[in-house]
Order: sequence, then C-alpha cells, then structure tokens
Amino acid sequence: MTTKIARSRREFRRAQRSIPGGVNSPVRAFGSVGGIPRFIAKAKGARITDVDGNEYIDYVGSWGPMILGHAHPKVLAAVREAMKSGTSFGAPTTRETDLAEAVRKVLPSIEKLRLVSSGTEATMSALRLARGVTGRPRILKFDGCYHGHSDGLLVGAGSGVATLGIPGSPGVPKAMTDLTIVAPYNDLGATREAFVRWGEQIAAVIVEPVAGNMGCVPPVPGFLAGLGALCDEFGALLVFDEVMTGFRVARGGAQRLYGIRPDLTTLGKVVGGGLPAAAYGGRRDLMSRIAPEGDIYQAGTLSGNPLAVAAGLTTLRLLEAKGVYETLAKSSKILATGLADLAREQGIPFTTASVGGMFGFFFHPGPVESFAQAQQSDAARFRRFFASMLESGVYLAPSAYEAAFVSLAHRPRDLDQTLEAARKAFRRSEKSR
Ligand code: HOZ
Repeated sequence: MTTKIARSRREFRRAQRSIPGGVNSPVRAFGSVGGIPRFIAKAKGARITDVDGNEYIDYVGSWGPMILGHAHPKVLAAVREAMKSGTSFGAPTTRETDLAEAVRKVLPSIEKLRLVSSGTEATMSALRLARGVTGRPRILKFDGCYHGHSDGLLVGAGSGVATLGIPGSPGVPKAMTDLTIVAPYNDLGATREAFVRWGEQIAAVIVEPVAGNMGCVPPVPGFLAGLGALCDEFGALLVFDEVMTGFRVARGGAQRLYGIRPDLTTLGKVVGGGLPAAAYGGRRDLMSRIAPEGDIYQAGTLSGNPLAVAAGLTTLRLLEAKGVYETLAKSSKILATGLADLAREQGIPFTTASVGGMFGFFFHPGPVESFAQAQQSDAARFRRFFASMLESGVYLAPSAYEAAFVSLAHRPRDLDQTLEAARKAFRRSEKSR
C-alpha cells in the first residue's frame, strides 16, 4: 500500500467512537474488503477526493444518484436558488407538482405519486398500499434483492445484508418475516409454486427489475413478463422497485426497457438528484387510496423537501437531453466488455453485465442469474482486485454484492484509466494468490 491514508485512518478511528462501525450506513464500511473506508472531502464530475487528497474515479456515485456526475453546476445552482426561499415548509409547494409531472411524463405507469425521502420509505409505503387495497397479508420478494431496511423486507436481502453475510436482523419480529415469501431471482417455476401455495394471501410481488444489490444481475428473458402474468392470475399487485434502475437504465426505467407496466413503482436515488427524495406511485385507483384522498396512511415532515425537489427536478430535466442514455449505456458496456477481455487474457473466471448506466462483474465463470450463483463468486479475488483498483485511483463499491454506476461525467479517458488500472489489478491479484 503506497497511497497515504493517514487522515482517513484517523477519522475512521474518531468516527467509530461516536457512530456504530464509524459509518452511517453499513455498505460504506470496508468490512468485506478490509482496510480503511476513505473519508470523502469533495467530489466533482466523475471524481471524488478523500481527506488525504487522493483522487479516485468514482463508480459508486453515492450508490446511484449522481448520474450527471458530482457537483453538477446546474444542480448546485438550483439548490442554491431554492435555498434562498427557505429549506423546508411542511406545506405544499408548486415545485413538488412539477417534479411529480416530470416523473409521470417518462413513466406512464405512474398516474399518481407521492414523494417521500428515501427508497426504504418508498418500498415500505408501496407495500402498505398493496396490502391495504388487496386485504392480503403476504408479499413475495426475491433472494438477493434489496428493498431498503423495513422489517418485512430484511429477508433474503442483498446489499449490506449480503455483504455482512447475515440472514436478516435481530429486532425484526418473526411475525413480520413470516409474511415475506422469498423465491430465487429469475426463477418463474419457483415463483409459481409460491403462488400455488399462498396465492390467495399474496398482496404483491416486489422485484428489482434489474437486480443491483447482489452485483448487477439482469432479468432473464420472460421473467418480468411472467411475474406480471402470475400477478394477474392470482390477483396480486406487481411492484417494480426502480429505486436503482429508475432514470438510470433507460429513459422510463426498466419498465420501459423491458416493456412491462407494473401496478406500482418505487423510485429513489436519481429522482432526488443527490439529495434525499424518493417516490412511490402507480395506478390512479390504487394511489387514490393514500391519505388524505383515501384511507391508507403515510406521511413525512420532509417529504417533497424544496431543496431535494430542486435537485431532482433539475436532474430529470438535464436527463431529457438527446443521447444521454446511449452515452451512459456505451460507457457501461465499454467497462463491462473491457473488464471481461482483460480477465480472459489472464485466464480468470469472470463474468460481467451492463444495463444502461449500471454494470457489474463477478469472479465467476458465469452465467450469474441468481443470488445463489452470485454467492459462488470468488470473494478473495474480489478483495484483491478491489484493493488494487483503489490503490490505482478507482473507487468501486467495497462489496461484491453491489452494482457499479457510471455518470455522464465519465469521459473516455476515465474509462481508459479504469481499464488500465484493471489490467494491473488482474495481474497483481493473480500474482499474490
Ligand atoms: N441500495 C444501496 C446499496 N446497494 C443503499 C445504500 C445504503 O444502504 O447505504
């Protein structure tokens, strides 16, 4: 290790005295890769700089929101402008309707929506709605998908839960998790079996239409459409968790890309433009059941916060420019295929996937279509690769169970530099075995 990280080391020690694990969300810790999490001082475009002054090409992008790159001048200006009028009112503002309309414009399945502050809140609220309208208690989710940390969804979860290798969490009553059915991702047969067994009790199927919390695992052909058909057959609602994929894999999200119209959709990350905003929405008849229009309660002091709305709205408007999704998809593809080529040259079992502005890789010969397969990937190789990339100035998620995100600020020279770092990392990681 030649990179100087004395300040991050010191700050990590200090943070650990006041904050559990020194981090405010488990995925930020370097638990599964070892070493010291970098404390970030600033970010601009595709790059982040830590408190020791080391600069990295960033593929975490705040776990998805930074699709325009960090500190985009127009987003900063919009937030500054909004701030002049105050930071929160707890009363409606016209910009909230602007943001709601901007979302509806690109996601026609969303006829009405409610703004909330986090993806967790969005999925939790969407499922309450699904249970409320169907009068059914159970939900069906997929192994390795992560839908935030609300009680009933911390079962078979990806992201930090998978990284820590834990089955769920103490503090979640069994009575809650008993209502969650878990099926293998991309396995329609198993999903049908679950429906045959519990069909009359299943309120909703919730799915990441491209799984991004167990690495990046796209849906196999027919999987999403099959879920829609099963939901129709058994009277359950189909909920697409597009917190990660919304405004990222395509204009109109994964539902547009794969041509599926879910009953409900959850959004987060990009919709807040790097500030805390998220949303859930869908069919008008369903959303009309939300209070105060309807009887299903959900609320939030900071919901539709003016600064977050300004950042989100500006981000969505900038994403309307021609060619942005082609650019994002091209960058992801260059990285995914470039990494696969380099690994092949070294004879390393490796498989990659990219969908729009997200990509992922596994130290596994492939295919990886389920969480069980993702878990068979070579963790030690990942750790060595991650460490070498970081040392070469490339910041990947510190876990094998996360997707990587590109932004419009990632330029060809960033991609070249990344692949050059990867060439070295593959070589190094094999030598040090
Ligand atoms: N979905 C994100 C990680 N996969 C959440 C970020 C977090 O948990 O901090």
